[in-house]
Amino acid sequence: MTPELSDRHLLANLDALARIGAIDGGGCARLALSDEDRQGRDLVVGWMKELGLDVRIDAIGNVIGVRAGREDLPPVMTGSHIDTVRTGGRYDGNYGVLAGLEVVRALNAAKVVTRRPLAVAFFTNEEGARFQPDMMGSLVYAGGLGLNEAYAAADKDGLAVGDELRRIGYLGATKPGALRPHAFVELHIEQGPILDEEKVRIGVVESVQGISWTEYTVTGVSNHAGTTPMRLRRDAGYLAASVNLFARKLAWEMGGDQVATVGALVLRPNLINVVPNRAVFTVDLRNTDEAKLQEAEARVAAHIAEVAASERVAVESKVLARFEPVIFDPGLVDRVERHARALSLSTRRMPSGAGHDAQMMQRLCPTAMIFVPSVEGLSHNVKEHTEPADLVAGAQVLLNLIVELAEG
Ligand code: HGY
Ligand code: MN
Ligand code: MN
Repeated sequence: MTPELSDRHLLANLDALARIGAIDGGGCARLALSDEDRQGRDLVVGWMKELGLDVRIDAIGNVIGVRAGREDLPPVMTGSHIDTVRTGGRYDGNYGVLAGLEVVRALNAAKVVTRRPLAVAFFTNEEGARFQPDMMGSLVYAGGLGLNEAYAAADKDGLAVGDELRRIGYLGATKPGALRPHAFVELHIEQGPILDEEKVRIGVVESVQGISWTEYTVTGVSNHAGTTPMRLRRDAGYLAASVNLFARKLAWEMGGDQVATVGALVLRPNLINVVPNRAVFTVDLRNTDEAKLQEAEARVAAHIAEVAASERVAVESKVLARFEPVIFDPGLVDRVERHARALSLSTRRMPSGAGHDAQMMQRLCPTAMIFVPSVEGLSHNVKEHTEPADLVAGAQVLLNLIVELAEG
């Protein structure tokens, strides 16, 4: 009989972690490798040690707490991330890591030692809000990005990942990916509206949609807003705005899972009476279907070329992240569904709209995800919320699945 998992520590630890980088409205801002991220890391590492885990920090700052098994075999791993976006909620990523610690606490309390070792991880810079690409730590762990390329990634102020890792004391010694898991399971909030709208308790995640992040730098000519006739304008801000409108219209027209977001936009000189001569903006395109995602990318690029020609502005583009859709291990996905139903929890199969570390771990071992509902589908928003009963239910599914895998 697998042990019961208590909500006491899970809810308390979620609150304690959310107090680090706390922002108005109940959310938290702990951008990757910031001082707040370091404080959050230190707190979770302390909890890992209190639980008796052997804590290892790798060369990209991934932190893995290992619990010995009866046999020295590849571990069953769970985990997520504890970095957040600037308008972060308290559950995105944090929940999966802290639920992993509760799995350990329940097994410790029950004095259960599983056949396989267990590992609870948090990966560096999952969000990609400060440094791109997102899922950086798990991508390096899975061998998809070299350490030096990751170290060189810089934020808007020119601060580089390698230097920031060293500055916060998390440039570890172990080789990323040296600990190759037997299986990986990530517990996460859905961050979308489906489970909440359908009143379903557990999301059985079959896949993660493809992600395309591009940054565009547009160069026009600054000019007087009053004296410059429209026919003479070379307005960088106009191109940025037209791409936003085009991408949104395109997503509606393509329908299905297609989404498009112009999330970041900086105009220069950003003054009321000056035609902007520079615009730097990002386009985030996603789709569960790779061919459709490529179609969206091509149509946005064609639109940009057309407007750049007519507005006589120059455009440079930089790919910040590009990941194809990932399909999780069907056998492991079936197990998630079975364990949820064994607890009489309603389930529905679904893709993930958000990117996750699990999509990188699927490159190394059978991987699956468990979702719990996000109230009103809000996330990357301080109002992000999941009911305690759902938090505990998801963690119990995780515990039961992990114990089964660890005896396998
Ligand atoms: O952008 C994403 O999907 C994730 O939050 N990094
Ligand atoms: Mn996340
Ligand atoms: Mn996120």
